[in-house]
Amino acid sequence: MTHSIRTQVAIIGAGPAGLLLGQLLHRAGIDAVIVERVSGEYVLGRIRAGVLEQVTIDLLEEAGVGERMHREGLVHGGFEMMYGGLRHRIDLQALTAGKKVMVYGQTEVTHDLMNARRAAGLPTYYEATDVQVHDFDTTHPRVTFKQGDQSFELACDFIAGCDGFHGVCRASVPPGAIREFEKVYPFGWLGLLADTPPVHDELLYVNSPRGFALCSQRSKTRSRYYLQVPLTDRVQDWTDDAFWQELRLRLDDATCAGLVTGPSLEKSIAPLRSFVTEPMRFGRMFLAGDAAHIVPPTGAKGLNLAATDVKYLSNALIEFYQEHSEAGIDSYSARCLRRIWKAERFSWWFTTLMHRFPEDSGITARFQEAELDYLLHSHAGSTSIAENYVGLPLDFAERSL
Ligand code: FAS
Ligand code: PHB
Repeated sequence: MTHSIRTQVAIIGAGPAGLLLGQLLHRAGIDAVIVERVSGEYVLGRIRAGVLEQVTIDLLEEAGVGERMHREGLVHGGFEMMYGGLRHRIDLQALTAGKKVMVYGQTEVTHDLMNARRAAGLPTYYEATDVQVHDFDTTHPRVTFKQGDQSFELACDFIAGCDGFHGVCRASVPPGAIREFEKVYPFGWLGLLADTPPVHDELLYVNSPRGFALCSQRSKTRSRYYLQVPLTDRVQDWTDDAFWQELRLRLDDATCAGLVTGPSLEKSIAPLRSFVTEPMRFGRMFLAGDAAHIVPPTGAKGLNLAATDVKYLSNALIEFYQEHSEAGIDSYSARCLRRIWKAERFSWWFTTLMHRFPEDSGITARFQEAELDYLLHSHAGSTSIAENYVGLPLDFAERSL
């Protein structure tokens, strides 16, 4: 027996993009059902992003989930960059007329959104299998899926593909209707989470002869560190002691003196890639977040780009239902991509500047040192880093659209 259900918007994926979209639509009185492949616990167990741009903070407030974020999140007015063993601070507030970022883990954002959805009694089908999207080139798209031994058919007006890089939605678009751009980097990030006090009160990005390192945090008692590692490395080959030893070798003595080590709560290796899908709309199906694009995490853009896709998409769907206008829907893809490509460019540039490339004959390192020396001693150069890091305004260069 197949259960036939109906909603206005079918959201595939209960990551931050899907959950945020569901929350914004709910607050506008629009029905949405979320279909998620794994359990909620599994989604929460993935340790990912750590830095929120102001645009994302504003959106989470609009979604009604800003209270704990403001209570527990850490507002940062700057971050540091290290090369040649010397640290330089990028004063975000001074360089961007007061803008800041917030350190508040993606896990917490997801937790807050899940709690809000549950409190509102909104439908989310976790551990769904055989999820398929149908007829999105018509005005009657459908989603079919199974949950346990039950089969479901979800009729809807729109499908939001918030199902990440490995999801089913982008994969369901006919090859001739989609163009994909990709660059894979010759290294990955080995991340470690530990209940130790952060080595510094702000984030520290390091370009060392042994490779990139990042000293980040989740709270004043929980740290997040990353090391650039070869793509051939496996996480099981890295003991905690080996991780801490290698991190020390990439830091200067003064920073090492403040490093508190401890047992890892989580360790994982993430590959780095730049990836963009064009367009992001296919009839009545829209891609948002990692389903449409991936950035190397160096610029802390992944989660923030997902949030701004969702802002454009929720505005377009609300406009459709409340004003019977398709203007927002028709401009969704172009508006998102204009912002996405600028964040892709910054993430690629920052990754290229701060990582050591295996084929580097030595001249690339000299170019990096020269560029860093210029940027960090130039107001224009530091301003460019700062305004991209805090996130370009939503309407940046949109006026010509
Ligand atoms: P997500 O991938 O978070 O969520 C997609 C959801 O769809 C998942 O829950 C998945 O289970 C579900 N799904 C997939 N296929 C499905 C199907 N067929 N049916 C139903 N559901 C399906 N960004 C940063 O800014 N900083 C970082 O340090 C950082 N580190 C990262 C590390 C890793 C390993 C990864 C993969 C990403 C990282 N990112 C980072 C990027 C990350 O934060 C993403 O930008 C963010 O999760 C995007 O959110 P979503 O678009 O919701 O995609
Ligand atoms: C993190 O804390 O996970 C983090 C912070 C900044 C980045 C990437 C990851 O650029």
